[in-house]
Amino acid sequence: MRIAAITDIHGNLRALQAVLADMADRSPDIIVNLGDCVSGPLEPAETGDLLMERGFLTIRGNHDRQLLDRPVSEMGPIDRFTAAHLSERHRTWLAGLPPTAVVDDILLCHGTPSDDLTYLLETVDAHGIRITPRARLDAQLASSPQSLILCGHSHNPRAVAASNGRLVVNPGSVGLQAYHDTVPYPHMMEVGSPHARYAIIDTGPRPRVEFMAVEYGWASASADARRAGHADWAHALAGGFVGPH
Ligand SMILES: [Mn+2]
Repeated sequence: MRIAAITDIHGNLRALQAVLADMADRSPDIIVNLGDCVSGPLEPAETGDLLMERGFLTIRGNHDRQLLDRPVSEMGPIDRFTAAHLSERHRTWLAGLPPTAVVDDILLCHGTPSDDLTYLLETVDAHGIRITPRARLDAQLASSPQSLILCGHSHNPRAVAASNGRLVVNPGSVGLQAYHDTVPYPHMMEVGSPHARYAIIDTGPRPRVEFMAVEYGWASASADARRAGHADWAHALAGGFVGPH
């Protein structure tokens, strides 16, 4: 089976359209979406409309959940912007997304299989970010016997081996290539280029993973974010770094 995996679109319609056009030539058997669909200062509603129309197998990310499970007054500025632009049809769609899904021998999750707020392949401590040590990864996958695990949330494209021949793949983010976060410790995630990311995975006895980096109109997306008052997003969209580069 040939799977196209997308995740962390974050309401970046231009990046999503470019990724879908790029993968059309590669004729995947299935397209899966690992969550954080609409939250961002660009085109949340239009992104939701396109995803609802295409009907990909989609799981819920933490931002998809947080748009529904808290009052607007308790949201961060990005989710607040997003909530103001969504319609009831988007909320109904988001509310129906499962936290995880299994297709054949493949597990889909946003963060870890049990927690959409914890990175699966990266571990953040007081010293910084490192690849999750094998013992910790295996512990997080103790209830996940699938041979292929697809995750998102960290926006970093990566393929990491777990025990028992299992492979964990994060396709990287479609729509946001850098951000700063404070939990569990202050850290920066930076991909280092503005390209929209996704992955194609051929399953089988010898799985093959292709990581894609696709050009799209990131200059206009960045300009829109700046006009909306989100300089952090403007930098991230234009360069793939947290600050100006
Ligand atoms: Mn997330």
